[in-house]
Formats: sequence, C-alpha cells, structure tokens
Amino acid sequence: MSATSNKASALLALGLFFAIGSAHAGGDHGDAHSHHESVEMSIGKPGVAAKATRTVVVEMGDDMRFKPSAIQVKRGETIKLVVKNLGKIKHELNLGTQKELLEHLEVMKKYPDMEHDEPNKVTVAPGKQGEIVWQFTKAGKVDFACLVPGHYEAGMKGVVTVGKK
Ligand SMILES: [Cu+2]
Repeated sequence: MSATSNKASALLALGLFFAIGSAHAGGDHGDAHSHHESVEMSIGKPGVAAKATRTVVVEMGDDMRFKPSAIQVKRGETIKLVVKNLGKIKHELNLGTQKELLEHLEVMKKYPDMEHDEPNKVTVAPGKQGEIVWQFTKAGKVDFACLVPGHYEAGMKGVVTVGKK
C-alpha cells in the first residue's frame, strides 16, 4: 500500500514538473502555437511572394489604429502586406478568425514578450516594417488585430473582406 502511494505521489510530482515545463515552453513560442495550422485553412494560406498581385501598405501607430483598417481583396488573390510601425512601441499584425485572435489574445496576456514568426503574423519593432504574404482563398471576412496586451482592447483591429471574384 505504501509502495503504491509513493509511486502515485512520484507520478504526481512528475506531472507537475511537466505542467510547469510546458507553461514555459509557451513563452518561447513553442507548443502554444500548434493550433494555428488548422486556422490557416479557414482564412487562406501562406502566399508565395512571386505570385503576389498587389502590395498593400498597412501602417500601425501608437494611436492603436491600423491604416487602413479595411482591406478589400478578391478570392484567390495573393497580397503582400507591408506592415509599417510608425509608433514608438512594438505592434503586430495577426491575421485570423475572430475566435482565433481572441484565443491568442489570452496567450499574449500571459506572455507579452512573445515574438511571432508564423506566416500569418508579424511583430514589428518601432520604426521598422515587416511583411506578410497571404493568399485569401475563401470568400468572407478575415480579421486582423494587434494582440500586444491592451492594443486590441483599445481598438487596434481591422478586417479583410474577400470578395467572391
Ligand atoms: Cu499594437
């Protein structure tokens, strides 16, 4: 009996160790992000730069706004988004469904320093610019947002409308 309970508490301790370990991994941009792969299918897919039909410049500012905040594209179109940070603090542009963005917002609250290297996201330092090349394969709306804590809440969001043609 005592041998069994010792074993049980050892397993419990081990489980706790791994729980703490994986929480840290999330901060390094590890496992917490694996769920994005399926989301990419519902909003389109990473584009090939050579196939981009248009470049759209999106400016981000410390007024917590994207300019423009509404972008119109055609279904199937590959867009090169040039994302400029005109502010003095870090901003980012995340493409996703509303649901996915809200989920990610919660992760960002826990790990505000996380940097993004997925194809549907770009983190941009003050005064710099970044790029997302994306193919919008489904008609409808694709949301985008800055998920630096407090920014989305202040209205830093926008929408890409994907037309049928
Ligand atoms: Cu921001």
